[in-house]
Order: sequence, then structure tokens, then C-alpha cells
Amino acid sequence: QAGEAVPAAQKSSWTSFVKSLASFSGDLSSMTAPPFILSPTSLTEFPAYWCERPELFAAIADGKTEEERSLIVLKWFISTLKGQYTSRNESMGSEKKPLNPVLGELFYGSWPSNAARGGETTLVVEQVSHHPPITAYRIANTAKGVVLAGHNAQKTSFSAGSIIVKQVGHAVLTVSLPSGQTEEYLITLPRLRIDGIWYGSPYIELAETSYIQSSSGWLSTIEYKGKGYFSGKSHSFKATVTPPAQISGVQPHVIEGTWHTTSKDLKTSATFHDVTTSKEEVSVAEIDQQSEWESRRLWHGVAKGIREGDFESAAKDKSRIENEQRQRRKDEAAAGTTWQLKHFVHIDSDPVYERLGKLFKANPPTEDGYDYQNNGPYS
Ligand code: CLR
Repeated sequence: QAGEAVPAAQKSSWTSFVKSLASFSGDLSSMTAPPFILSPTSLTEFPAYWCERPELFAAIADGKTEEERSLIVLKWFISTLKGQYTSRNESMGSEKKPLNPVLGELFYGSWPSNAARGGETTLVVEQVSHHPPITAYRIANTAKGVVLAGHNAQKTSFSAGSIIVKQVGHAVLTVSLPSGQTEEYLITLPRLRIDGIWYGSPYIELAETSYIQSSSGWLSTIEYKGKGYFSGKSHSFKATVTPPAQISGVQPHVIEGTWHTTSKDLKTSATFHDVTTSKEEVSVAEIDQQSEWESRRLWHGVAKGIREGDFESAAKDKSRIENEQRQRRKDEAAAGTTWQLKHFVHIDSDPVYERLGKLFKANPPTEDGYDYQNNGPYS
């Protein structure tokens, strides 16, 4: 039934929100949605999902061969998907609309070191564009020599009752090997379909294909399917890990399973990944220790209002933040200046994307990037 999961008082506002989706395409983040679907978390926090299993991230450095490292990178990547795409359903009952970050918003976090990880893992996130929203991030385990850097944007459209989200942007994983050489992995991102909109209980299914291309030549091709395909289960995937063209006689690996539970290597029948175990959320400084640009401090009033069901005060504080932003942009225009990013510099073409993208004919052939300035809060 329509709006089944929607509180009685918000049913009509949900219906008009869903209707407006149909005629909408582009930047969904700026649309006003009814209170029950709002999340108290800003999109600048989402890059933390890449590292909620820090020991898997660190383990990439321990792979002895190009083949082995490609498999570990794939295992880490698949193991992040549950957090990235189902955790709001688990913690809040459905997918929700995250807070739309302001330009210059920051999010810092870390995962402490321990024997299994070999070092502290740190996260630096900056909102590098507001229209359209673009988030840049860098995650590093320096002791292990593993670094992930990337940026995210979304193009949304509406089709047959679902929101279709094309992820724009990519990530580059760099591994410093004991030999002194570095290995790079270009990671592209899957397409999302948000279903359950009509009922007011949205959830994500992944679709189509994403790639992980190693500079060694190994390529992982990951196909995503929902209910009724491959195994018939939702959140299914099939990954094929193929050797570089110059190596002959090596068979590709094929891995199949559901990304929110477990998968198997079809050759050996061994378990490939398992995310039924617990994960570790990022550690973040207390709000009173944060600067006014840090996400949890910046959105504190809004988040409190949403959590406590005081939507009036949430809306009031949100307007205050938006007005301040508008004023800032006006002042900049009047002074002939532009906003200066703190940790990243925009580049028109990412050289790693260009170089590695050619190996699997990435589409588009070039993408822009954000170079980290090595000036984060961590030493
Ligand atoms: C951001 C990058 C992360 C993975 C990720 C997970 C969930 C996505 C989010 C990204 C982008 C914004 C998103 C969200 C789910 C819902 C939300 C698409 C890709 C949209 C803007 C809100 C839709 C509103 C309905 C829920 C009503 O690595």
C-alpha cells in the first residue's frame, strides 16, 4: 500500500515529494523531503565506510604477488559494500536523505593502530563543491603504505518508481611495496537503484558493473544483480579477476555471492569474503573539540532536532546555515574572490584515471580529480 511506512501526519507530504521526483533529474540533495525521511548525518561522513574493516585495508600491503594483491583489494572493496549501502536501513529502518554538505565542510576521523593493522588509519574529507555536491576524501595507513583517495558526486533520475543514481567520480588506491615500487588501483563505482519509494521505506540495490584496474594489469570486473538474477537473491554479485594480457595460461578467478553476507571463490569453493562479523566505526573528536567547519559541529543543531523529532528547530537551524552560505557567496562575488579549498586542489584530468582507464576502456575516458595537499590534521 502506498505510503505504508509513512507516519500518518506526513502521508500527503510524502505523496507530493514522490510526485515531484517523477519530474526531477539532477541534484536530488537540494529537494525538500518530509521529516521522517531525513537523516542526521552529512554526506561528508560517508567516505568512512571505505575503512570500517581497517585490518582488511591494511592487509592489501601483505599480498605477495600482483595476483594476490588484486584479490585482497577486491575482498576489501566487496567488504565495504554492506556498510556503504545497507547501514542506514539497519540503524534507522530505511534509507534516508543525508544532510547536504556546505562548501568547505570537513570531516576528520581515524581508526587506532593495533597489531593486526600495523598502524593508525586516518581519514580527511572535504566538501569541494556545493553545486553540484562533490565530496573529496583521503584514507591512509602510512605504516602499511596503503592510501585511498577519491571523490564522489551523484547524478540522479527517476524511472519506473525508482530513483536511479549514477555515481560520478572514482577512487585510486596506492600501495607502496617493499621493493620501493608503487602499485595503483583505479576503482570505479556501481550504479544504485533506490526502491521502496512508493511505500516510504527506501532501500538500495546495486546494478550494472564496476571495475578495479591494477597498474599490474590485473582487472576485477564486478557485476551486480538484485532479486531474480544469478542466485535469485538480492544484493548478488559476480566478480571476475582476469590476468594481464601478457600472461598466458592463467585462468581468471570467479567469485560469487551476496555482498552483504558472504561469497565463494568458484574454483576452490573457499569463502572469499564474510561481512557477517562486526565492523568498527570511525573515531571522531568530541563536538566541543571540533572547528566550526567540521561536520558534526556544523550540523549539531539540525541533527539534534532530527534525532529528537523537533523538526521545527531542525528546520530553523538548517535555514540559518543556508543563509550564512548564501551571504558568504555574495560577499565573495562582491569582493571578486572565490572560496579556497583547505586540503585538496582540483585538477581537470586525473592522470591515474587516464592511464589505467585505457586498460579496460573506462567510460568516460577522462575524469577530473582532487589532489591531496598533505596538510591534514594528522602527522
Ligand atoms: C555516497 C557515496 C558513498 C555511497 C553512497 C551511499 C548512499 C547514497 C550516497 C552514496 C549518495 C546520496 C544518496 C545515498 C542514498 C540516498 C541519497 C543517493 C552514493 C539520496 C541523495 C537521497 C534520496 C532521498 C530518498 C531516500 C527519499 O560511498
